[in-house]
Formats: sequence, C-alpha cells, structure tokens
Amino acid sequence: MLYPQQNEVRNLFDLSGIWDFQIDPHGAGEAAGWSGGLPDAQPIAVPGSWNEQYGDLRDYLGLAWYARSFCIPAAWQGSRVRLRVGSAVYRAEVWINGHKVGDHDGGHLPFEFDITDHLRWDHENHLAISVENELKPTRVPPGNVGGGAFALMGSYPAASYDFFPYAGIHRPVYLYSVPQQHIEDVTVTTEIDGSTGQVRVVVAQSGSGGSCHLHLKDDASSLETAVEFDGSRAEAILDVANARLWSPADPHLYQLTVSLIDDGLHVDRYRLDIGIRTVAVKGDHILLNGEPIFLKGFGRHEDFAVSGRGLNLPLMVKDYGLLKWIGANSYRTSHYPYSEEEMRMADREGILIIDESPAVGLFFESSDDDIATRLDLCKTQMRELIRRDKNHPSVIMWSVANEPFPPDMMRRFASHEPLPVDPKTTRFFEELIRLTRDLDPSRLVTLVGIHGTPNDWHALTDVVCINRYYGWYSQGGQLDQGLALLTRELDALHSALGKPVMICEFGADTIPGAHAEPAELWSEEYQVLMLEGYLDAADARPFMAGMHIWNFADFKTGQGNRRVGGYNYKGVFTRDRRPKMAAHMLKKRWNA
Ligand code: GCB
Repeated sequence: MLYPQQNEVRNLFDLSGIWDFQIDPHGAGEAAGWSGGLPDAQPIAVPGSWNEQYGDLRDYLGLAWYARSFCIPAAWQGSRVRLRVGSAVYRAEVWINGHKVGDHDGGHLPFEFDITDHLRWDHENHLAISVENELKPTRVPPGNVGGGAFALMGSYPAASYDFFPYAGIHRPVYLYSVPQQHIEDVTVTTEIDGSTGQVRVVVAQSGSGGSCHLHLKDDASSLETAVEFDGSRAEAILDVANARLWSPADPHLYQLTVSLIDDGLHVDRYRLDIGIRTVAVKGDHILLNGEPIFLKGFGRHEDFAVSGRGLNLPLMVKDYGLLKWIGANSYRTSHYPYSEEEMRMADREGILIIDESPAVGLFFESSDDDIATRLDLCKTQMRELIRRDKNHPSVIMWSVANEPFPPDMMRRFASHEPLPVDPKTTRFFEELIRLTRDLDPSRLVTLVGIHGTPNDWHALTDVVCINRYYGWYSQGGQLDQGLALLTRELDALHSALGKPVMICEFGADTIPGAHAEPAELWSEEYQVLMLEGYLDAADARPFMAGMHIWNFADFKTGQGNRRVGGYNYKGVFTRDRRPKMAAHMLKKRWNA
C-alpha cells in the first residue's frame, strides 16, 4: 500500500486539524443520522487520542464520532479520489455524505476507500468516521481477559498489555487522487552481487497493458529502463554498478521514479526512496550487507503527554536526535506498527527496525473457535503491515507477536527449565510465521518471548528474541543473583537453539531524581547497574546479536498498583525526554 503523495499527476490534501467530535456511549448515532452531522459536537484534534484531550474521556473506550467538511478542487475531476486513514484505534466506520463507504478493524495500520462515486463536486462534502476501542478478549491485542497472568497485571482500563489503550484517529487522514489508470503498488527488493546492487522492482497497475518506465538515481548515478506490462504486472531488475549500500553508518537512499505509460502518455507516476541492502542470519550472527551487525537500542512507544498516541512530528524529530546522541542503531516498534512517518525517518537516518505487529498479550485459554479468530486477525495484521512497510530498507525483521502467553504461564514463570508445550499452540505460530515468510522472504522473522516461552516457539524464528527482568520482577534488589540466572539461561537458550539471541527488553523502573548508595530498586543508580550488568553479559557472549533496553522513555500505562501515577518508569529518558543517569552511561558505552 503506497504512502500517498503529491506529484505531477497525483493530488494530496491533508485533512488533519480540528474536527467535530461526539461520544456515542449507547450506539444511537447511526440510527439518529450522525453520519450527516453531530448534534452536540465538541472540537477535537486529528491526529490525537481523545483520552488526553478531555479529562472526562480519559478512560472512555466506547464509540465516538469524528466529523468534518471538505471541498474538492475542480482540478481533481476525472481522477479517482481516495480517503486514507493512517490509523484509527481499534474499529472505524467511514461515511461520505451519509453513505457508508467502509470499515476497518485493528489499530495502527492504514486503510483507504475509493470515495469518488459519493463526492459532490459543486458543494461541500461531509465526512464522518466512527471509532471505538472496546477491550475484548477476541480482539488483537486482546483486552478484558481476566485470570492467569492478566489478573497479575491488574490494570484499569483492563488492557492485556502494559501501555495505555489510547483511542481515536492517531495519524493523518488524507484525501488523494490517482488517475483512472494508475500505479496500484510497487514492491522493491534488493540483492548484492560483488559491487553491484540488484534492484528488483515489481509494479502493479489498476488496468492492464502499456509500459512501465523506471528511473533510479542518486547524485552519482542514473539508470533507466522500460518494460511492458504483462496484464497488470511489470517486473524489472536494475543493476547498479558500484552500489552505495544502505546501512546505519551510511543510510544512502536512491530515488526510484515509476511511470506508467499508455499510448505514449505518462498516465501516472510514483516516487519512492529505496535503499540497497541485504539482511540474513548466518550461524550466530545477523548480517547486514553480509557483515555481522549488533543491534543497540530500545523498545519504545508512541506516547506523549496531550498528543497521546497521535502522530507528533516535533517529538519524532527530537527522538531521532536522542537515538543518535545516545549511539543507538535500532529499535523495535513495541507493541504495534508505528507511523509511516517514523519508518521514512528510519530509512533516512539509518535506524534499523524490528517491525512488530499489534499482537501483544496473545493467550490460549479459550475455545478453539476464539483461537482461530485470533489467528485470522494476526494474519490480517501481518498482511497489512507487510503491505505497508515492505519497501523500507530500515525494516530488517518482522515480529509477529510480543510475549504470547503459553498455556500454564504461571507454572512456567516459576520454572528455570524449559517446559514442553501443547503442540496446538506451536501450530498457531508455525502458521503465522510461515505466512510472514511467504509474504516477505527478504527479511527475518521473530516472536518476542516472555520468561517461560517454549523453545518450540523460538525454534520457528530466525533470531531468539526474549524479554527478561531478572533483578527487577524476580531477584529484585539482588542483581548478582539475577545476573547469574540470566547468563545461565542465555547459554542454555543458545545451546538448545543454535541461533543468534537478542534481549529485546530488560530494564528497571526508575524515578528520576531518586538516588541511593548502595543502589536500590527505583533509584537511578540501580537502573545503571542493571543495564550495565545485562550489557556486560551480552558482550561476553559472541552469540548475542542485540540488546534493546526497555524503554527509551517513560510512558503512560493504565492504573495499577505497580504503575506509580499510571506510568511505566523504565525509560532511560523521562516522558518529556530528559536523560536519566542511565542515558549518560549508555551514551559513553555505545559511542565508545
Ligand atoms: C514486558 C512487556 C512490556 C512491559 C514490560 C514491563 O515484558 O513486553 O510491554 O511494559 O514488560 O515494564 O513490565
């Protein structure tokens, strides 16, 4: 799914701004004709989470309506017009001038509808989008689950995950035009052969016939080729001599221009920046462009005061500056896909991404039908994620889930030996991972495991990714004991699975300004010691492929008796991006 763009052929109109808004707790709005106008609207910012904009809506996750008007310039006539929503959490339904044009389930991923046939060209048009984020066990991520590990979390609202279940339209809403015959999709994959970069481009168009012109250029080179469409598909390989490869050290981008030509006319055009690079796993290493790379960085969240989970561009620029300052080369989009603007920034700044699906907190204590429903949702979200992010050189690995809970989770928490698991649950991940590899054989695939995750699940992945909190949730205040267990487990995992291992989360809640000598839980000193201990353990093990600290910055959670003030304080930066002591330690260590 192409990111919308303005160019010589296509038009783009950003509908971000102040919209009308009204909650609909009893679901009466549709019958009452709210798709044509809201009876008692209040203003709301799009993008943004409603929970942050109105105090009395902080915990409201039910149905709400967004509405606004727009006019379409006459110059767009003759084109197809699409409405594209970057993300609405969780379920959205869209109306144009009172006609329902479509719906979408699952947050954090874009959806779009062709609205041409419902537009008024000589009049204002009315757009209404209803959104709800009810927490339900059958959704992905699930909510309101109750029992087992979820009871332990005891969060209000009852999410099955440790971040605030922000609701609303979180990313820009665009109108854009495409010609009647247009480029529908472009897929770019790259290989390296000696000093030549092979760029394989597959173009899909809405119609058939005609030809496709490709132009790939950077400051030093310019390559062009033309290929006939075979039906609606065209494919070509461009060989870039002396290719300048994309990497964190040199995030070099080439610009690819795709033109659709019919009857000698340029009917459509699309430009995208691409990077030439390869990713693989060999032995105990992740290879980028054939060379081992160690991932240094964080798990993060899209989270900030007032904007909530809404796209916040100044914050994004600030965060990339801090990632550079501290010497990180990567992060994971824990625990859902981040904005497309983030992915473009990662391409440009040379940050490697583990791109995670919204599947956090999956569980198996439910009927076979419910498990099958959840698997279908996970598959749909992987399809939508790959369709969106497949062309980003920054994305090197897909994460199909964070901390799925095996059955008998509590017994597993207590055990320090790997326990066997019901093969039915393994088949769930087999299917999901197989689909992911089929959709994109060019990247790595993982799932991120909690303590007690069966080795059968890790065996399905390219990199063994684990989250560990020895010294915090267990062995709290007894770091030496915690580290002894950690190192024992790392060695055991590696000898059982024979693959690179990466810790995707480790960290300690740290109240900024809390100090203790000797170090103790919640103090800045303890966070420093714990992170150093884990990093030393990884340095001593050549099979370790990366270390991602939990978390980049403090972030909002539900209310719970382990979350002071409704925050997770494991950030090395505060929520307003001030460095804790640990940030200075990491800066020295990662820049050394
Ligand atoms: C985890 C989760 C993450 C939590 C973190 C914590 O294992 O993956 O979402 O925020 O632990 O701080 O408890």
